[in-house]
Amino acid sequence: MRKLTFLMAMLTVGTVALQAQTAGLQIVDEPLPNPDNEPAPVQPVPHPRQVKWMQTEFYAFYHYGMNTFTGKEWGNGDEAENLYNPTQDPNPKQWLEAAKSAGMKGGIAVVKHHDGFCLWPTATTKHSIASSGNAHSGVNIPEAFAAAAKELGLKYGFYISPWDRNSAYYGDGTDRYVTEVFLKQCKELALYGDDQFEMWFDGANGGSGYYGGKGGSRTIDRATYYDVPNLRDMVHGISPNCVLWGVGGEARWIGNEDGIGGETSWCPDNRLDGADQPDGKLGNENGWMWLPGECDAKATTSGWFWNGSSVLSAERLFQMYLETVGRNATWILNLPPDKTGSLPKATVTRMADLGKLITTRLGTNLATDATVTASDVRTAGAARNYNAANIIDGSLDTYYATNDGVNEAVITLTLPEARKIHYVMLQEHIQLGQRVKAFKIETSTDGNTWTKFGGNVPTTTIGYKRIIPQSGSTSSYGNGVNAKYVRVSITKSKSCPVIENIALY
Ligand code: FUL
Repeated sequence: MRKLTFLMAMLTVGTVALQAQTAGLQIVDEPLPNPDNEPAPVQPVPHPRQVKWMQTEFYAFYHYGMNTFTGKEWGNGDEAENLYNPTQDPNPKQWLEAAKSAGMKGGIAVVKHHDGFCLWPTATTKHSIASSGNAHSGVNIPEAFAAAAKELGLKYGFYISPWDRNSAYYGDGTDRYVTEVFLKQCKELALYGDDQFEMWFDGANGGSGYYGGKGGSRTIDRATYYDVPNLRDMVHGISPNCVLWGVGGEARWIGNEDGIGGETSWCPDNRLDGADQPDGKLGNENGWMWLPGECDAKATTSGWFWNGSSVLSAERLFQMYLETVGRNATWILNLPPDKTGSLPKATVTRMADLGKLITTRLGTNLATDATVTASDVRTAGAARNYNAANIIDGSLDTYYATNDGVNEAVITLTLPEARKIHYVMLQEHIQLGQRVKAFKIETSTDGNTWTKFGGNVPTTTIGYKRIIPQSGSTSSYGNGVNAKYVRVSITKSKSCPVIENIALY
């Protein structure tokens, strides 16, 4: 660490030393105190709200609104408000209960899609549930959703489309849409809870629409139009742990809507304002900012809004889990409520089945009673040690690390007896940056003969979480492998590796 110190002394510029008459500046190498001998972070590092967000891992998406009743995917913005006509009171608690049964930790409700119809009584437009006038149209969705999430102990947030095909002001050459409609709507939503975890801003921006009856096509410059600095400050001022997705960029789109994360996946990336990331799956090893990936995917065979299409099998969804959460990304899975304002029974049952599958296959860590050794163990500090055993304590706080300058490590887990292993789960302590560039996993029954684990899966990055299936296949559970010894070798790392957890399933 370097510290700038003003001295009444010499000012050195290149090789020329100048005698300072009054004051001079000297750079002195002076280490900052580090009583715990913690490894220096590798930049960029996540903001604490991004760490919390990554720990959310798996959460639901609920596309519900005007389109549920018109049968469209993208409403034009000219839909009469009374077309929003649920046959019963919409029931966000039922939506979230289904998510919870699948093992999800939260959900995001779409409360304004591109058609501009708001599912809360906003002060910014008449195009909202306040104008629908039907028997069951009055339920304030963000309010009910936030209340249900709190009751169920789940995280929550909202999707608000920046593109508004209803508003006369959208893209009209002034800033009226942003200042009088969009930012105010975001503020109204932020005020539905100061503990929101994510606000979702879709990438679809501009094109044809109703636009207050004027019609035609409107375009905007999405890098500047939405006044992102003020949007971000306003949302964080009210809800400090709310990650802004899309516009405001604190997390990136993975580049597909099919639940497929990158096998090599860096959280660092180079954000391009106003554009989707060119390298959504991959991120960028040398990216300047922490911009982790989120995978959005549908639980049904087609459409984001309810259209009667069937729910994917629990096996197919489990595969998505491995290909998203298991690849250093979060997974937002869409469950569309139908015209009753609730999730169809088939969705509810499927979510419970998925939850059971995840618990059966990834619920019991077989390594908690292992003996763990490592090739090099970082010297302990006053209040922290870096012992190899820290990787099996399940804690997201303790971690294993090597000494500075040692960028390789071999970690060996010895089980009391041979056990059938199907998956190895690894986590880096990402608060110190994403570091590992290559690793390999091997198993053995006798400690002498070692077998490669993971088939042909590229074992490059780890990040917040990586799950490696024994055969490399994400689509078949397979036979697993019998092992008493599991050896994880970190073969390339940007700096000393910092491993938070390793679990065997
Ligand atoms: C897309 C939107 O255009 C879709 O309608 C949907 O909301 C999806 C999650 O994002 O870009």
